[in-house]
Amino acid sequence: MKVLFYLLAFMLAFQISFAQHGHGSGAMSMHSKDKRMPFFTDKGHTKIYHLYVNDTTVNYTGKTRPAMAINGTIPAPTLTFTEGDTAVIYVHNLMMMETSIHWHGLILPNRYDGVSYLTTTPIKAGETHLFKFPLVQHGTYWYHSHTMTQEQSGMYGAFIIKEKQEPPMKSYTLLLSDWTDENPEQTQRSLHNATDWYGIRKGSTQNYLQALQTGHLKTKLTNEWKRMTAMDVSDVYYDRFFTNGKVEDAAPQFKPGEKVRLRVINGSSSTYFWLHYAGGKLTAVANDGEDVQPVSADRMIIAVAETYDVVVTIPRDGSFEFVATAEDRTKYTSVWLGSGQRHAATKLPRLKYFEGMKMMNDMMDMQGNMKEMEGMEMHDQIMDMNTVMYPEINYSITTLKYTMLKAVKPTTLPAGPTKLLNFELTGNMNRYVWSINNKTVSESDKILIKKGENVRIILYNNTMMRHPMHLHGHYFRVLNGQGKYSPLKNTLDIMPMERDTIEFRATESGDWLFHCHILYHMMSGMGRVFSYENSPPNPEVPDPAKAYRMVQADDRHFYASAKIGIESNGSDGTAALANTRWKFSTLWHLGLNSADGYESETMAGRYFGRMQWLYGYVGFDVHYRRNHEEEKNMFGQISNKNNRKTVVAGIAYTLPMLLVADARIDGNGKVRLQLGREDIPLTSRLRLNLMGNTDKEYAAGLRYALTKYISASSHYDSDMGLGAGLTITY
Ligand SMILES: [Cu+2]
Repeated sequence: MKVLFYLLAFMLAFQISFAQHGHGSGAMSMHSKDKRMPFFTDKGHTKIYHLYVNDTTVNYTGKTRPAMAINGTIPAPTLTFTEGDTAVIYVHNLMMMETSIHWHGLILPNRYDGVSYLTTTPIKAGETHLFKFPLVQHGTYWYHSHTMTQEQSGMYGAFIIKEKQEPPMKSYTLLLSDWTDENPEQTQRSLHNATDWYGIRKGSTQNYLQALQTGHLKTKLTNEWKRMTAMDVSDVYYDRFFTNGKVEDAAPQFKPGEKVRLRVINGSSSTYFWLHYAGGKLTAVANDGEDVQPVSADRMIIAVAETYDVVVTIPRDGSFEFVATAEDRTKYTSVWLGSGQRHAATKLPRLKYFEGMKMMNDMMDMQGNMKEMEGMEMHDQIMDMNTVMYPEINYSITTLKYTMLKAVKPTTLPAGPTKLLNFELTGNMNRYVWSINNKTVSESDKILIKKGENVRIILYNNTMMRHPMHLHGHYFRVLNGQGKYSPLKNTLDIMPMERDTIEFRATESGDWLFHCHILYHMMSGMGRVFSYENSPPNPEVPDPAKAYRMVQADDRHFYASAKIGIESNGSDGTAALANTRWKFSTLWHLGLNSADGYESETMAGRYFGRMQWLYGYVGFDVHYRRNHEEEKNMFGQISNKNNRKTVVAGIAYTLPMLLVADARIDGNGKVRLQLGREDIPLTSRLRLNLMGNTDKEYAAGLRYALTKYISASSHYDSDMGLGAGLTITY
């Protein structure tokens, strides 16, 4: 019987994991019999491309993993045009699931923007979709899937539009990206369940042992007192970072003395990169496809989804390393420019997390708000608070900032009525909720705008993370202090505590998405839709209300989680389904000896407030113990407090030190108060759990993470005694 139970528990856990892995794995065959159209046909000013999207497998780390490729390659092939051309692009979906392609940074008719349901019909399995639009700009752009997490699986490529009179300088495209061997749908689920596995892989758990050893115990305690878990500059652990699909790319064709225009595209799903070059300074000449007045720096950061055109010089004989270091500094990717003897760039040292933590402690109040500092100007990357974490801080290096970017010609908007919007970027890391004004896309209506008005947005970042905010189909001016030469962009990096102002002229029609371009933040609902009043109907969207519900479904998704202890004295566990505000969960204690009985609680509840420290729930509780002595009351009835079935209602509140206080009342009017703390990080992999309540139940346990899903564990509790075994964390 017991064996059967454990077997069932295991099967359930793996069944769930298997179901989530199945992103159309049945479609892995290569469709080799398809008659394929040629990739590229040049018909004068009309350029025709055929793109075939298919499942594939890759092996970047020694393990074969599923991925998605376009025309068999990751990244997807580069599409090249000249300003004034008409782009004709057929996207053939050979997968078993729907897909989409968004042309990032392009000014085009609404129906070709490629946001599934919102602007463009999703490309169903086996279907072909035609995109046809004139190219009214030049510069460095890219394209990617706008469906689920397909971008992370490999669906991104460069989109280059040359000038009609292209300057003679040689150019080279660097498409940067991040890769995880994990199924990205699993990555997304894990983030919602506050896994610290990525922190373990990155060496950024900021555990108590480390705090003690390095003299940062007070910092760690203050941090937890303010209810913060370990801090990091990025959420996901990546196995590889790539330049054009390679950890190390090479461009030996460049000669000593030559200047090269590097077209750098950050096609990552959630990684910012630091850029620097062994051959000297970087001179930015364009950003997000728009030309800027040349400006030089020793290094620069490129946000997710941004593009920068950077001119570098091959200083002399040899091959010079151009490095892109992931912002979390776990790894880097590079390209070697020129041929001959290699000149490596200095590598960026690891981040000093406790210094960052100390800074965050000062910046954050007890309510989880970032304090605005009196007299401290924080906008447009003028001041990088993360500098405290950079060991290289003492070198005299100049870093490119948005305040240094200047448009090549005036960008002042024509006079007109101005619509002013205030967007506070909000979220909490514990439950991975990301929103604007504490509302996700599904919790908000479209924002109506009128053709001919100016839209001005004041953004304030009240979170601990940077967000690359991207506007579809428009360029906004960044009011960065450059007056009429304020630069035009489509993606704005906004650092914690910054207040940035952007504005754009409403010149289009239809619906356009504005969202954080960190894939997992976008999928959590960090965005808004701008909708032009009185737009002509979009033939791709016959029922806009129904279509908007499909867009909103993304952030209503429920994610499964479980923690199942299988120890020598029985099984303890929880399993839950949760989304942005709601959680359904069940909890059980099951003794190994049938004499020990069992207990289970099943609850449904909602989280309240921006930081979601308050959780209210209702449910029922079943408690059974067989060999407990029975006693008769004065009426001769059997009363056994340990045999109960009752409804319960309660609230749980996260206190300083991340202690959860839980007060509940059951159907018999009995009140229980409980205090607990899960997953205190003692060392990188060792976690301590503590719990006690007014029913005189108490428990203490240790868990050592062996893999993402399996830990060795031991615990003592007042019901079941001492046990040791394994804990499955899903
Ligand atoms: Cu974000």
